[in-house]
Formats: sequence, structure tokens, C-alpha cells
Amino acid sequence: MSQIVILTDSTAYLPTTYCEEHQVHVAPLSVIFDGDAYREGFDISVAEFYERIQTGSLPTTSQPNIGDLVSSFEQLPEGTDIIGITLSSGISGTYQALHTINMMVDHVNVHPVDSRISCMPQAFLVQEAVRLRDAGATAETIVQRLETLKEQIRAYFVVDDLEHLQRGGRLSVAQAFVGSFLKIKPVLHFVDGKIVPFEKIRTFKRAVNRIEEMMKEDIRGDGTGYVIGVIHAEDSAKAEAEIAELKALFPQARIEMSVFGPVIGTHLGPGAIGVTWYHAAE
Ligand code: MYR
Repeated sequence: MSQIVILTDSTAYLPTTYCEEHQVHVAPLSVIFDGDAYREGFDISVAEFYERIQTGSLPTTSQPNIGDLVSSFEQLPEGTDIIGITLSSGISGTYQALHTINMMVDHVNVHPVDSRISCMPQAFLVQEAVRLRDAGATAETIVQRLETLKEQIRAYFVVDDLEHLQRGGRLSVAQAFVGSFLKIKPVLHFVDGKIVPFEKIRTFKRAVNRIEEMMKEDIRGDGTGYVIGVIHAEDSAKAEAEIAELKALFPQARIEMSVFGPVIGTHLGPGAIGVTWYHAAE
């Protein structure tokens, strides 16, 4: 039976210890400040990034280096199946890059999986892939399961200043409506892999409350069997406060915290918060 390698990109923001323990390979995306590229998780930490943008520096971002990926794939044994779980193809070229690499390398089989999202929901897919690989599933079974699971994961987020998303061209709103959205704090989500406003809300707190309301409609009962994630932009106090509220609402759910690291932080700006959840398989 061929070896299965699980690859994801750095925007899943999985802890390094998790990736090492579970042999998850990570392809870093980069932030670019004044023409210098910093691979997130390697050349720049989350804390360094948020400190640097406080000085007014405005970075851009770039997808993983194709040459580096090809070189690392060349080290793998003939016939290896690589399951590559990427951030949404609607916001980055990373998924397409894996397809390109698949055509360039002959001795391994790359199975690109488009998470259609990013961050912790993408990490949930990686964790499920690890679980199935360790249980002896084939690459095809793993990919099929991820395609099903990604439709079940829900995620909403709120940013403090929509200008960042707008500047980076990642907000999918008709030009005529942009002005009206920039003044408020809409709840955002992904539709068909792209970021769109879910609902117009005036204040940050009300937007977060609206996400909790949706969770109450979806997660009936005490949260048994659910995994919930709270994602913050280097503001763990804000995330802890949100987690305390969610624990009171869903005492039996498994609630975890994660971050919007440098690449995603470039597009969301400081102050963003996200909540994601799904019902784990029995
Ligand atoms: C690239 O340069 O290829 C990376 C572009 C990344 C765009 C990120 C846009 C924000 C994504 C927010 C994800 C929130 C998930 C809950």
C-alpha cells in the first residue's frame, strides 16, 4: 500500500507540535513588507506580525513557492499519495498551484482538496484527514470524506475595519454597495469559496451576538458531539471572553482557540474574530 502524506498550507494555523506529532507537512504562504517576503510560521511569528502592522506598515501576501514544493515532493518515495488541503481557491492561487505541481511531478500523486475556506475550518479538515489516514483509509476515501465534511462546517467572522479586505480585493461585494458596507460591521462568511457579507449589522458586539444566535439555532441542546473554534487576531482575552459565553451555552461541546496569523491578518486587519463549528463523526 502506498504511503499517504498530508499536506496543508500555513493558513490552517495548526500548532507546530500537532504537525510534528502527526506528520502533517506545511507549505508556508508569505507576507511581503517593503519587497521582503517572510514565510509565516518560519520567518515571522503572529506576535511580530501584529506588532509590525501597528506601525502602519501595510504588507501584501503570496502563495507558497512552487519550486520549494516540487523539491520537497521529489524526496518522497515513488507512488506516494499527497493529500493537499488548501485555503479556498476563491481567495488564493494555492490550490491551483497544487494542480500545476501535480502535472510537473510523475512519481507521486497529488490530490488537491480545496477547503473553500481557511484557518480553523481548514484545520478541522486536516485533523479529519489525519484521523482517517491513521485508521488505514485510502487516499480516495479520505478525499471523499473531506469533500462531505467541508459542506458541514460552519464559520462566520467579523472584522473591525473592512478596508483591509477591500484593499486586498478579497471582499466579494458589488462595487455599488461597498461604501455602505464599509461603515458597518457586517457578519461575513464564505459562499462558493468567496467572502461575502452575511448580514448588515451596525456594531461589533451585535455582530458577534448574531453569530451566537445562529449557533443556538443550529446546535440544539448542550453541544454534545460538537467541536467549536474561536479564532482571534492576537487578542486572546477577546477570544477567552467569547469562549466563556459559548461554554455557558454549549457546556458539552469541545471548544478550541486558534489565530488569524500573518497572511490572513493582512486581509482582515487587527481586531477580527471568527467562530466555526461542526458536528464530529460518531
Ligand atoms: C494569497 O496571497 O494567496 C493569500 C490570500 C489570503 C486571503 C485571505 C482573505 C481572508 C480570509 C478569512 C478567513 C476566515 C476563516 C474563518
